[in-house]
Amino acid sequence: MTGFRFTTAGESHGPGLVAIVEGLPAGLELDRERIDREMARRQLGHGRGGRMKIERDAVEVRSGIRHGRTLGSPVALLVANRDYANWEERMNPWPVEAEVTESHLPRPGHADLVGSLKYGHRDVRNVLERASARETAARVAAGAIAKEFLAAVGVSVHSHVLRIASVAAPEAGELTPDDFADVDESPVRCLDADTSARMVEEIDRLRKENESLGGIFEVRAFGLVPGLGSYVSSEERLDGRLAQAVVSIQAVKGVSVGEAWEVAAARGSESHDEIFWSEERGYHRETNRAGGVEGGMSNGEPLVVRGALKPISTLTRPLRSVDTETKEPAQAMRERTDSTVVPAAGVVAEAGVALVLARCYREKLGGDHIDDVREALAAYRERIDWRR
Ligand code: EPS
Repeated sequence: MTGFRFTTAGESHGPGLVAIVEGLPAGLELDRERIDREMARRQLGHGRGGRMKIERDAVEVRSGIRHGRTLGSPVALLVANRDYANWEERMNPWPVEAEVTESHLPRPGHADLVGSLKYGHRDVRNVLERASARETAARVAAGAIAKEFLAAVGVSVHSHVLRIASVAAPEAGELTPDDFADVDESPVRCLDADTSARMVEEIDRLRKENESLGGIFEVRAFGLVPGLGSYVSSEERLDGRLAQAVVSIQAVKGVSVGEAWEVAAARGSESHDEIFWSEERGYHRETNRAGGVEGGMSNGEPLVVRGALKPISTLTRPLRSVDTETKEPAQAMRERTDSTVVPAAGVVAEAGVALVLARCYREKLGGDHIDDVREALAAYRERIDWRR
């Protein structure tokens, strides 16, 4: 077996996006509706732009699944770009008769300028099409498969929005999977109704001023066994892997595991989670400041990971830039865009976290068939006397 891994391909206005997921066990039952729902969830959120009215993202399975169960072979997924119909000349993989206008006006904050320099492109569209957050549709498709695998080992992954621009939600405290049941009903995917309403107002207010908005989302994963990831090498550290998965989401600039910034300002005796044992619960903690990770390993408490997004760098009132052909001052190019994507980014981060956790479970438990995985999990839980 190759290790669990995934890759994506595809341009924002090209024919479509592709995700390939390798290293799943055979015999895993997949729920088609749940997978489609993940794709729809990524399209949600007040503050999305016109593109989301065009797309109805859905996963077409091209390989690796038969009659609703994995075969153990690579799973190939296709997400078509409906908008390609409007871009067929501009984004055709092959030469076209029509004259296609180039853009030489890189947007500050985007990959446009450095990408053009690095890859030798004159037309910044050759960069922005792949750098676009449209790629996250493929990541969510791969993540939806990872979530199906995690469900089989008793793990669920959820997210909610904590902040949009200046509007922050009150501290949520301890949460259970049930607390997330209706989070997608909020137009900003925030658990607090009053904050949701204020976030919507803030988006509308700043959108009218031609501004974009950043914010903070939080991902929580429940049902993890202790011992995913490892302290023995930097590459295997669970927190390091999670940070990569979250900070690699377009526009994410910061990531934290547990109470990172808070404990940096607190004293040692108030920064850790003391260890308890009881006949009924076995090992457990009364607090979860570590966010479920100690020494680069899951400790069995819920995983808590946050991501901070900068405001989207495509602005409806463009910033100053330079024409890369003439080197004259110019305004950055205008592209159709969203005002904020914090609610959607939470869904993408769920996928990223799910992919990391799936890989950790595959490394830890091995197995060619899902029943092998379940048996190995039961044996591990028994060995470490894990009662939850
Ligand atoms: C999209 C994310 C954003 C959207 C994009 C669809 O990508 P970007 O990082 O390029 O701003 O703006 O839609 C368009 C490019 C468009 O044509 O409107 C997504 O998440 O699907």
